[in-house]
Amino acid sequence: MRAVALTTMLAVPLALSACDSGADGSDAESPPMASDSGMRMARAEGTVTAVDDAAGTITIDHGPVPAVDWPAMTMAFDADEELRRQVTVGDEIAFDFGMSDSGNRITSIDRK
Ligand SMILES: [Cu+2]
Repeated sequence: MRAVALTTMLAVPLALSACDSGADGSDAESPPMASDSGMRMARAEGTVTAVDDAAGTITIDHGPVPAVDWPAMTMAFDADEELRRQVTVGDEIAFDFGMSDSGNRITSIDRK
């Protein structure tokens, strides 16, 4: 009973921080993939729920990303103007993104 409660308390914040804060607390992990710049790359699928030109982000309700231990969730990704113009709310997409200290940035988008 006690062990189960502890596991639950530990697992939730770890999963959230892994996804929302980029590289925070990830110094002990070995990245599944790394580009020349050291940025961790991953691919995910999801539905666009917002495109924010002022913030420079695309918000995506994305599925689980096993490569980086992310659960399914809705979150904003940095995306440059060229990428933001490719999508609109409701689009189902597959996308590649890089994770770094400065955030999670989409590098390419494929419409499904
Ligand atoms: Cu996420």
